[in-house]
Order: sequence, then C-alpha cells, then structure tokens
Amino acid sequence: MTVSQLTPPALVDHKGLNEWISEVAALCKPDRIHICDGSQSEADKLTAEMVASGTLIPLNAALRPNSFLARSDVSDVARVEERTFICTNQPEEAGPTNNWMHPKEAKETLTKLFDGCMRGRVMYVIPFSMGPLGSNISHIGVEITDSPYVVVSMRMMTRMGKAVLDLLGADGQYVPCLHSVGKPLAEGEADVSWPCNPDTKYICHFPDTHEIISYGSGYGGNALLGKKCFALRIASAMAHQQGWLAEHMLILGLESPEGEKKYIACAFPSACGKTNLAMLVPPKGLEGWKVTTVGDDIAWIKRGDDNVLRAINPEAGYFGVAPGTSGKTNPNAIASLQRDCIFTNVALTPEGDVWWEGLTDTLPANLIDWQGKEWTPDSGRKAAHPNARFTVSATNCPSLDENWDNPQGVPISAFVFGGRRQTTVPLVVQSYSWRDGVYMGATLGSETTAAAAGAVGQVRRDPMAMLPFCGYNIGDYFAHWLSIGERIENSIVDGEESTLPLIFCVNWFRKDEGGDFLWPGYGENMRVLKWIFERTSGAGGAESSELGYRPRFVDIDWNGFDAADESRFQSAIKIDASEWLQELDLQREFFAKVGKSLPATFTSIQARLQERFAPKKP
Ligand code: GTP
Ligand code: SPV
Ligand code: MN
Repeated sequence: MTVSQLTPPALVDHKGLNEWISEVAALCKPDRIHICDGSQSEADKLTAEMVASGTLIPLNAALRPNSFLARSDVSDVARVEERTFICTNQPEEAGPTNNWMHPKEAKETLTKLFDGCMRGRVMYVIPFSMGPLGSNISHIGVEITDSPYVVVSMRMMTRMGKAVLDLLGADGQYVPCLHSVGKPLAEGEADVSWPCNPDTKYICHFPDTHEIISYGSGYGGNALLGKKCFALRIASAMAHQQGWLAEHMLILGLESPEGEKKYIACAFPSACGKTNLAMLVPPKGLEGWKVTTVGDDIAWIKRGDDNVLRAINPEAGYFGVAPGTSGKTNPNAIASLQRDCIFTNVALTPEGDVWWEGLTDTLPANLIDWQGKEWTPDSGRKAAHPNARFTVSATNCPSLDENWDNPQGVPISAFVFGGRRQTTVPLVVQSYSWRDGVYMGATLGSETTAAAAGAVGQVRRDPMAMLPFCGYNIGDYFAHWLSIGERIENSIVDGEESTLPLIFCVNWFRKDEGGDFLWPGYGENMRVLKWIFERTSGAGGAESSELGYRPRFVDIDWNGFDAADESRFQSAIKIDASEWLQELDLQREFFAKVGKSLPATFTSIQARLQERFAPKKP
C-alpha cells in the first residue's frame, strides 16, 4: 500500500500533527491508520479484537464485569532503566544518573529500527491530555503506537480522544510520543499474544525538543508514554525551564473531624506505597478522619499568583501494583477493581477471576499463573509476577477527591519523602527548614523493587524517588527544588503566614531483629498523617533530633490502636548514630557521583549532620 493511500489529506485539522502522522506512517509502514476518538464503542471494538487475538483473556463477567487479563512476554514485565536514555547535545545535560545518547545518534538508530516496524499492524494515533482539559497546569501529548493494549490503557490512564483534538485546534502544542512494540509481521504471519522485541529496547527522551520515542516494549512505563516518559522525564525538564515541578508523587486530601481540609504530596520510589497511602482508610479510633485521592503516582505542581503551590494529577487512572493489595491493606483499591479493569501478569482462578500474592490469607488450591502455567501452593514459585499490575480509571475509586479534576489544582501543605529501608531511617521526621527538607529528599535511599528490571532489595540513592525519572542533570534538579522554596520565601511579606509547604521524611518499612516490620503500615499510617496535619497547623508536639523534629510517643494519637506498644514505636522512630554515620558515607558517595552540579548548601548541611552524629572533640 502506498503512503498516499495511507494518508488521506486531512486525518486531523492540525497541519503539524497531520504532517507528523504522515511521516511516521511512511517510515513505519503500517497496514492502516486509526485516529482514536476515545469513545466507548472504539474501546469495545479494540478489546474484542484483543480477545480474539489472545492478548486479553476475558474474566468471568458475573464476578468481574468488563474486565480482562493480559499476560506479557516473560521478558517484558517492568520498566527497563538500562535501556532508558536522555538524549541531549551534551552528556552533562543528562547528568550522572541518566543514560545519555546524542540526539543525532539516537534518531539514526531509531529511524533504522522504526523502518517498516509496523508492517502487518494498525498504527493508532492517541491524542491525550495530561491533566484536566484546558487547565493551565495541563499539557497535551499525541502517542502513535502499534499496540491496541496501549490504546485501551491510555484511555483509562489519561483524558483521551476527540475532545483533546478539539482543544488542540489547528495549531496547538503537543508532545509527540512515538511507540512501537518492535515486532513487524510478515505477510500471513500469525501474531503472538504479547508482541514485543525481546532483544532490542530503546526508551528515548529528547528534552530539548520535547519528544519521546520508545521501541521494543509493550509494558507500562515503557509504553504508556504519557506516564513516566512524558509526565516525569520530559515534564521535569519543562518544569526546570519554566519554574514548576513534575514529581513522582501521590496527592491526597486529609480532612479532620472538624472539617478542616489539607492536601499533601508524597514521593516514594516505585512499589513503595504511593497507591496505598493515596487510598488510605483510617483505622479504628480515627474514623472521624477522611483521606481522599487526587492521584497515586505523579504530581505537577505550579506556584499560583497567591504564592501557593498547587498540584494536579496529570493522570486519569491507576496503573497499580497488584501483589499485596487486599481488602485489609487497601480496600479502596479492591473496590475500584470490581469492574472495567485490565490486569497484567496476575494469576487466573478456575472461576475465571484474578488472584495475586497477598489478596487472600489462604492460598487457592490451584491457579493458572502469570505465565499461563498450572500452579498449586507447593509449586515453589509466585502465582502473580511481583510487578503484576491493575489498570483502572480514577472514576472507579470510592475515595476519589472532589477536586481531582479541578483545573486549578489543590493547594499543597506538606511534601513527604519516603523510601523502603529495613534499617536506619526513622518512622517520621520533619525537616527544620525547606533547605534541610530538600536535602532529605535528595538523599533518600530505598531498596530496589520489581517495578524495574534488575536486582531487587538493594539499597540505592533514589533522590525524591526520581532517580529513574528526572529528565535532566540531577544536581540542577536539586538546585531547582531549592530555588522554588527561595522564590516563595522571598515573596512572603513580613507578618504574612508562610505558604511554603513543610517537608517530612517517612519510612514504613523498618524491621526488627526478627525481620518483622516494626510499624504496621497501611491504614495505621493515618496516625503519622494526623501528626503531619497537626504540624502544618502549627500544632502537634515534637522533640528535636539530629535530623529534624520527630514525634514522641505522646504526640501520636493511639486511639483504637491494638496494644499500642511504646517500645516498638521507639525502635521505629530511633535515630542511631552509628547507622547514620554509615548513611552519611553513602550520601557522600552519591554526592561525589553528582559532582560539580551539587548545590553547595548540601555540602554544608552534610557537614553539620556529620558534626551532630560525631562531634569533634574540642
Ligand atoms: P508504583 O506504582 O510502582 O510507583 O508504586 P507505589 O508507590 O504506588 O506502591 P504501592 O502503593 O502499589 O505499594 C507497593 C507495595 O508496597 C505493595 O505490595 C504494598 O502492599 C506495599 N506497601 C504499601 N504500603 C505499605 C505499608 O505501609 N507497609 C508495608 N509493610 N507495605 C506497604
Ligand atoms: C513505577 O514503576 O513507578 C510505576 C509503574 O508507577 S510504570 O508505569 O511501569 O512506571
Ligand atoms: Mn510510579
């Protein structure tokens, strides 16, 4: 089929977009082009096609209506950080924590790979908005993909379809996001259920020109390009240029029994508890409190004319970790998953429903595991992949905040950074200042998880939970964070209340000598949230420590807590000098890697910490 037949004169009313679509079609040589309108009938048709091709397995409609299981290729189960590149003219612009490639080299390599890569497939054009349509915090993207799984996922994860094209008009700006699974089909060749390229993957970002090109993977963060690629890597670079923040943060609303409401934004690394905290149900004894969900993964934050930092969730759905999610740990997630969802790499029950580790206390007698194999409790392997995920629209969530779609965003009272640390890091501390708080975030360490390919459980520095997602030099990113605070501090008039959010650090994952979690976590995290809420109101007791203010046992509300155990709390909140001296060594190691772009302030904060933990003898 010739290119001119493929591209009728006006697929869309946007000259630049039309040209881009034609260029991509000429290169990728798909069988046909489909411009997505985002309608239910379109989604139903694609879903039916994927059921026919084996990509989606329909679940029992009586148990879970309009829901499906996808099993990925065994090689395509997580983000691939090693194959993720920031393409800038100079390596220093990408910085020491990113894989760098020259844009010219990247484009040459990718052009070869994309030549004919959509043969035998449909090329889908997905117009999407990250954030409420028309909000001045939102931005538009267009993803071209050959994966119908990506289309139906993007429909849940973003505001997608005709309304976005209308908003884009004849000359609106958009971020072009090009994606292919990298598996062309020869004439008559039958497709596999999860096409991808097991050998060759490139996830490339061009921050100077605001473009994304992804090849070879069909999985989540590698393929749903609105998410990590646009909303974090490209957006963080835009935010750096334009004076705002794009962060790996959940946003939640916190309402006191008296009806006072605040919003907080929390950055935890992948698979470290954002979805769970964002949907928290308060525990026994704190039922008067309400937690509502604005977002569970990404926050875009801009300063308003009133000096207040306001955040939107650029997404419109959740791509959440399934294992560990249960009626006990996250009832709001379980309620969200009653219908209309896609599960990827979970296990299938004989009744045609889904299962994963942690869903029920008792193991099912037999299942089909995530690879499609028979499974029994003595199989000696996991039934669901540890990074198995659910995809569902935000509107399915019972705890959805009334302002989740508000184009103005929500005002942020506190930032919280947290990692997964078995030792060293206390349950919660409040930084003494914005600068100390930025330092806390920047030095965050966390054990690696199954959300990315590679070893699991190794402590690495994950600054602001952005290590795999910052689209520019991490040292400049730290300076940017410092400058956001300075700008707000400097514009606060004497006598006026500060609008600068407080900064906290938390760790739900500290363990005792027996290897058990010291803190029960999940709903009980509300007790820590309540303390944070009180601190932002200028109330809430605390004591000073080497790291910042921390709650004493009496400062936490233990109402309804089964056998509040002071000694376990003390172990969870403990700051141990010998552990911290090791921690400071690790921080210095990381700072050395950051090199000359490290803010000078960090060196003096570090020296002050060192002095507090190991005072020099006079
Ligand atoms: P991404 O989607 O990868 O960015 O992850 P996330 O930060 O949203 O993580 P999520 O909330 O999905 O949690 C990941 C895992 O951590 C799940 O298996 C949870 O059960 C577990 N988890 C979440 N919160 C807690 C907690 O408070 N305590 C403990 N022990 N585990 C938790
Ligand atoms: C993460 O890894 O932080 C995720 C999942 O939220 S993915 O979309 O794959 O990035
Ligand atoms: Mn994430």
